[in-house]
Amino acid sequence: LAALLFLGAVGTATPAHAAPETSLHHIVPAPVQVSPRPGTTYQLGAHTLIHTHPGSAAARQVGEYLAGVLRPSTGYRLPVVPGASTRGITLLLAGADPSVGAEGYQLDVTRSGVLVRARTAAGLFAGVQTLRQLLPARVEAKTRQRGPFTVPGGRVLDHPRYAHRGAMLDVARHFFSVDEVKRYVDQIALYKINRLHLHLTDDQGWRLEIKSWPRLTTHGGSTEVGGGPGGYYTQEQYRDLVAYAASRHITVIPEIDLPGHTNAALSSYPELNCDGVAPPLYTGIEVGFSSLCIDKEITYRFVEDVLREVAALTPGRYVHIGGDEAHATADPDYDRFMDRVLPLVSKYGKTATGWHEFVKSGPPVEAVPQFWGTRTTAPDMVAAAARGSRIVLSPASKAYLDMKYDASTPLGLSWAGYTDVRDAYDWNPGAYIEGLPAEAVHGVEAPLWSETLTNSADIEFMAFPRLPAIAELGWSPWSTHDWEAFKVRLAAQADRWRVMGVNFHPAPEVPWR
Ligand code: TNX
Repeated sequence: LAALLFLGAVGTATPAHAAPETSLHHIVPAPVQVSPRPGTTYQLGAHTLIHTHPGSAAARQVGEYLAGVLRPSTGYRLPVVPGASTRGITLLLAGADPSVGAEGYQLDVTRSGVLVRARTAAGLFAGVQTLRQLLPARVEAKTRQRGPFTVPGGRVLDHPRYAHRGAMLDVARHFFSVDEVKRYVDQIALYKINRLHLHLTDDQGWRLEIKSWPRLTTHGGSTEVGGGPGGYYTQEQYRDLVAYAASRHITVIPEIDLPGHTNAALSSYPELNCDGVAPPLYTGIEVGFSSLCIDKEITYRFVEDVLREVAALTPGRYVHIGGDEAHATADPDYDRFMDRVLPLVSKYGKTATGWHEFVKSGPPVEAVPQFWGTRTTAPDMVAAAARGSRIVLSPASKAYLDMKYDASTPLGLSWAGYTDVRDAYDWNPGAYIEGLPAEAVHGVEAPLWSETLTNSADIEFMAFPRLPAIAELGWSPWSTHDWEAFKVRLAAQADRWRVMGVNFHPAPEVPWR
């Protein structure tokens, strides 16, 4: 093992190997530090082993994940074995530069092997995503491909700028199946996203089974925007989805949107309405017309039952309680509601996160506001930060993946303007909101609302290539920020998307090759 720590010194020129098809300069998100070893390449072979840190089940799982990506396309057996070797691929929980922290990694590619070192399995997983991008795009194929499978030699030292690098998917306006969500999970994992925020409830549908209030899904989940059949996740399906995301080192943040955006719940249970009358299900795209009944005790029994069940299904720290666009709830009512609901989140062991409006009710400092405004002035965010809160940035005009790219985009909305790839990329989360200290930024998140989206092809068209842009803002140091370089790296990613069948938007400002 000690010898491995000096592996960096071993690289030799290898004219016998085929030239690599990828470049260390095309990794997205851009790593902290990249040192190519020109002329050196590593080539995957039929007898390559994947060695993983002895005694670590988590490292072994990362090894199995990597083997799972590479076996169908290479046709190699790629056994995952405990140990470490200067030959083949090694995933080690030791010897990494301390600067890699909890989620970073160090990657060394020499003629004889690939060594990924990290302090955690999450770090190894991030290193494996970089390794994927260094292999030819056709390794992503589900069928046998021609070799050689060559990796350019060099060293990468890498760690994230922010702890929270999120993607949000709205499964309420249009329902997406477990398989559709898993597909998105796999796509965002490639860009080192570590949080999947699921917008599980809205006026048009309630998508998570709640055992104590079954009509939320049997009735409230039975339609969607446009009147389609909708759908919902059973608790078992949801647990499976959460576990699948966890296997990609992605933590699910479930959102139950309260007290507005609740027509599906109000339609399911007449007793939740102030007048005791259930409204019809809603299949339009207006917002801000529904509210739970703030003065009824049953409202709080309902919310507590829901939060208890959701918390029990949630291994992650955060539960998102919405709080946005509560135009049908008067301000004092909103405060009274939040004053009762926020403590319920902690009662069941979770930390609240919510759309930025919820700061007006004075949430506890550990609660995380998610800023979705369109302006760079936000005194309420600055005040929250002064009280000690950390903020997730999802400015609608930059990070909303459901905004049209331009006037000709067939899908999406445009209330926050058009957002081309450069708009999505060219802003600094650390200096975006006037007067907000850089340290108050917990991370960035790219929401994808689904009023106009009905399937994976639609999701992909809006998310690619803008999701990788937001992912880079969340991961890469600001010193690497450069639109001219980014657009070239982004263009190189498209080879992979074509093989993976990702229906990306070929935005004109990117030099696709
Ligand atoms: C605003 S952003 C909303 C959503 C819509 C979205 C469409 C936010 C917290 N609320 O209800 O789906 O705009 O872009």
